[in-house]
Amino acid sequence: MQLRTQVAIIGAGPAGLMLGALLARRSIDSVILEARSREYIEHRIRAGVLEQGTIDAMDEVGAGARMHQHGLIHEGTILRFGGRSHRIDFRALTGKAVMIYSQHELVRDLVAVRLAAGAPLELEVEDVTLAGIETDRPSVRFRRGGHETVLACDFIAGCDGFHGVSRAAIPADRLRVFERDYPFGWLGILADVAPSSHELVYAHHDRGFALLSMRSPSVSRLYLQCAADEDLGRWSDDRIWSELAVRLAADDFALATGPITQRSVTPMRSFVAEPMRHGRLVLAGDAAHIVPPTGAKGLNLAIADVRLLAEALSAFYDRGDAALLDGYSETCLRRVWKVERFSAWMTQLLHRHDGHGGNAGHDLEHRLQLAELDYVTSSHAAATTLAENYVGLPLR
Ligand code: FAS
Ligand code: PHB
Repeated sequence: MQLRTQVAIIGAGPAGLMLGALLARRSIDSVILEARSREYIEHRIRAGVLEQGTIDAMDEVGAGARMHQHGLIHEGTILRFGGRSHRIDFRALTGKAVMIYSQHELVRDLVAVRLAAGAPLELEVEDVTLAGIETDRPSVRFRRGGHETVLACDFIAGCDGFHGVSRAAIPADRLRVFERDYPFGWLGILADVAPSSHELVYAHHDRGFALLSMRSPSVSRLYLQCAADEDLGRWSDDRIWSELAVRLAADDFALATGPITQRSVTPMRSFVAEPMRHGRLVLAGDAAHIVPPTGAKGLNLAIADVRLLAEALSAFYDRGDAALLDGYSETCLRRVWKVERFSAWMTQLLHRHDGHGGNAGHDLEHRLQLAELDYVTSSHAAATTLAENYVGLPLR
């Protein structure tokens, strides 16, 4: 079967779905191709912190109602080390805040907008291949339900995540990759228990990092640093809760426990592929870059990419002006690298780094971390730097 559209979007994660919605607002047609089922993408537990730019984009495309109803506004966060808590006051330092709202709920809201508009969302597609990206007549070939379709288009938006096919369509000699795999990961849980803090707690501890986050007043989201190849089978519920309690311990703090409903180990990497455009293929989100989740940036960076891409495509179709498209990669990468820097810095600051000479309590790396934490929580300038990166840098 032959189909035609203006923009073929590969991937129905936050990047692909938001791009489709932003393009629809500008009367630009798109077809979204997604490998997984609707059930799968609407229940995949991932990020939880939205910057104001992401909130604004959700409102712009008419997907913000549930987000405003259920999202939790957070005006600060807590850094915990040496058993003491130190609040970073986003509102006082930057005038801004963040919202806690689960990524899978955001995906659900964007799918609803897509389907309500009757816009094409091809789910459970297979064998997606790209062709003609160096011409002005690119196409995407895919199979669905045993039938093969060729989707002719003007542009292909590779929004298919780190393990997608889009990035690989760029000739290797035209792509430059920068990456670091961290020697640790996060063991994450969802639990049916009210969060034990009304704001997120980032804890630095001799035994390793821990994070207390949440999804609602009755659902907690918590993480603890573990080996990159950690065996989840070695972690009973009791062991998870007792380790979290040790790492999050502080005066006047008690960690409430409850049934663990979901658990996973997330590897951690910093990754950037340059450029984010090759011919008529443009990359956005995790297809182009990955940040360690310590800075809560992955989802927000993906949304920032597609906000810029929607503007660029709109200029091209409305006025024949290709300047924003030609500058897309450079504009995105300026922000991407600043967010990579912040995410790597938060990760370096808060995690235990073995291999620097034995006992973490006494090696140089550990003492430098404690000095940096002391500086960040006692200097207005240093706290402002953390806060302005955490709430979100300007779009360009
Ligand atoms: P996504 O990976 O979300 O979406 C890509 C989509 O493309 C997927 O639906 C996939 O099924 C589809 N796809 C892939 N290949 C395809 C193909 N060949 N054909 C068609 N479709 C294809 N970020 C945070 O800020 N905080 C967190 O706590 C956090 N936790 C995470 C935990 C995990 C396990 C992972 C993997 C990521 C986490 N992230 C976190 C980062 C995450 O939120 C991403 O930044 C965000 O999902 C990026 O969105 P997309 O770029 O849309 O990519
Ligand atoms: C989450 O709630 O999933 C979350 C929050 C903050 C982070 C990372 C993940 O830095």
